[in-house]
Amino acid sequence: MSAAAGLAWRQVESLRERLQVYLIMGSNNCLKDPAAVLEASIAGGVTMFQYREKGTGALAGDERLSLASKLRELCRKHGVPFIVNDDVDLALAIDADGVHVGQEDEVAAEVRRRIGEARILGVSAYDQAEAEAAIRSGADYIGVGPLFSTTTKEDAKSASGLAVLEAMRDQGLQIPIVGIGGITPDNAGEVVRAGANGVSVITAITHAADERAATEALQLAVKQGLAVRADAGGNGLA
Ligand code: TZP
Ligand code: MG
Repeated sequence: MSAAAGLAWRQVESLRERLQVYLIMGSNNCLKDPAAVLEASIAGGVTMFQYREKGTGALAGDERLSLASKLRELCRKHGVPFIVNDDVDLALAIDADGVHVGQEDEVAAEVRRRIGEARILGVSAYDQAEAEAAIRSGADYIGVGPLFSTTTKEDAKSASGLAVLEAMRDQGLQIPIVGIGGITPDNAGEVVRAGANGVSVITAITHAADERAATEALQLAVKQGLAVRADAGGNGLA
């Protein structure tokens, strides 16, 4: 029952852990079978998954519903929270664990109303003002970025760098944060040290020769970054 699981996952501590290595993808991000990519990444320790079928070559209609259902079942089988990007109807149809919306998508407060209190709501935020608005709308976590340059999102804003994360934490934001945009095993540690609870990636896993190894490398970098931050006093965070 995802409603009960969703309630547990919405607890802040549990969500912080779930955000550590967050894979986002749709069929058009994958060089091979999406289900195989997801399974390999789950074997490598992916902690959360977002189905984001967007951009050139994205599936529509029955094909989209069928792939979403298949990936949803894989996540259910392995106990990985399954989030749908920007489509509340699809999320409700396949009993997803949550929805993620960007600033150009359906208004976050309305999404919260439609998905209820048992599902996770994630909202993209580029700066402090957007982060505060997301919190007021009922977001459980925010996705901050693009932190580094990325070619994956066709309409992405310019890279903000890590200072935005530091500023959000310095200004007292306690909400779980996941960084996004151009993140790899080489820079994931810095993202966490700057104040994120984890990293969300598309290409670093979907275009890796070995998706499982790439996920393990991200997991290691995040854990090391979290350990450094804890030693430094936690940067105001639990
Ligand atoms: N939102 C901001 S950047 C981005 C999204 C969906 C794309 C991230 O993809 P990648 O390949 O991890 O840079
Ligand atoms: Mg969007």
